[in-house]
Amino acid sequence: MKIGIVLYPTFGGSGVVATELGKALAKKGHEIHFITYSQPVRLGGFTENVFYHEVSVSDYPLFDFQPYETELASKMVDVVKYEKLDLIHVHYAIPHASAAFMAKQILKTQGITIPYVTTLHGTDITLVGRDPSFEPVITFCINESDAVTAVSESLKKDTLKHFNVKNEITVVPNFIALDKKRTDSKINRGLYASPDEKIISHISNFRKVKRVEDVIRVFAETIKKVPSKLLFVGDGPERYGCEQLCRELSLCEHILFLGKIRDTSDVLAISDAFLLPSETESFGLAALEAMSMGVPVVSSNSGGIPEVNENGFSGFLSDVGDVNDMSKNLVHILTENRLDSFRDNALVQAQKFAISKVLPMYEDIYTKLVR
Ligand code: GMT
Repeated sequence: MKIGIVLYPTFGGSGVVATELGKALAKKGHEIHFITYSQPVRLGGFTENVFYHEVSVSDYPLFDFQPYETELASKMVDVVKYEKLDLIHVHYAIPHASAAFMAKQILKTQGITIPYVTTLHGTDITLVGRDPSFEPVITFCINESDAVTAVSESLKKDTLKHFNVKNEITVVPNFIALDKKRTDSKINRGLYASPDEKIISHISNFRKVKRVEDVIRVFAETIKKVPSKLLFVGDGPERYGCEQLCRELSLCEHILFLGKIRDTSDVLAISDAFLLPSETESFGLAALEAMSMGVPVVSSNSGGIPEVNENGFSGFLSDVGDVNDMSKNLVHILTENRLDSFRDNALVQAQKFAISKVLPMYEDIYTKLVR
């Protein structure tokens, strides 16, 4: 099949999922055309069957706001027409689903029929999408999509609760390639922690919804009982406040801010536990990535996280904001020789989301539409 994938090219989970999906489909012989405004961070170098089409955004002085959606729709028309695509798969509803709808209508006037699949990722529904100014467009585009998927049961429920959706929503969970092992890492763990110290990590875009300050508060309690270091990966609006908090709590020498890193597997490979205290999380891809490297997860129990992290098995779940419970769970995992069995369980849990199990679910949807 020839498939157009529309995505955000940045570090966000939806872009990572879309890129990894495209790469895996290309490996299976499908022809993949990525359409977005800059090269997706996880795309890497030259890959067989993969093409990248950049949407150039006009900077004409009349525009206070650049008409990205219009330029994206035009690019989709162009790519569908000249690359002879069979279908388009858009990741994240805003504005990709509405641009796909527009492209579909334009192509119809030229005698070309192109189905589009919309995958809902989370904040397009639970945060941004719920803004009343977006609601009519989102509801319309979801209902007009030829197929709609959500990355968790929780996100499907949220979508049906907040939008008047008549279309069927299929849950296709996020997935993991399982092609990296912690033993493959070339990172010298000794540079970050002494042999008697554990390494705890957190990876996110440092938005409010991630509750990154909770990570520091959990760590502040944990370090009283378990000698440890905290590694932060990523960057975003809350980072400044977090650095302040580290200073206030006199924890600077135990906490490292590594910034944005393209491939986080090396950091996970030297981690002993992963913290994800988010306010809400439709899935929690970062937790799955951690588990796939044998890192148990201490997280909140919000949104789709309980579908990913099994309480008492691959890690633990606590109520949002309950830093004492999170710290208690972290100490439990890291002490009395329990870590190895939690590591094994984390890996077993990650295998439930192996790409080999999830890819056929998307291919099934595509085949039905193209037929
Ligand atoms: O977490 C973010 O802020 C980024 C966001 C995105 O759109 O990239 O992530 C969402 O999609 C990911 C991939 O499906 C999910 O794993 C994340 O849980 C989800 N984020 C939220 O729901 C807050």
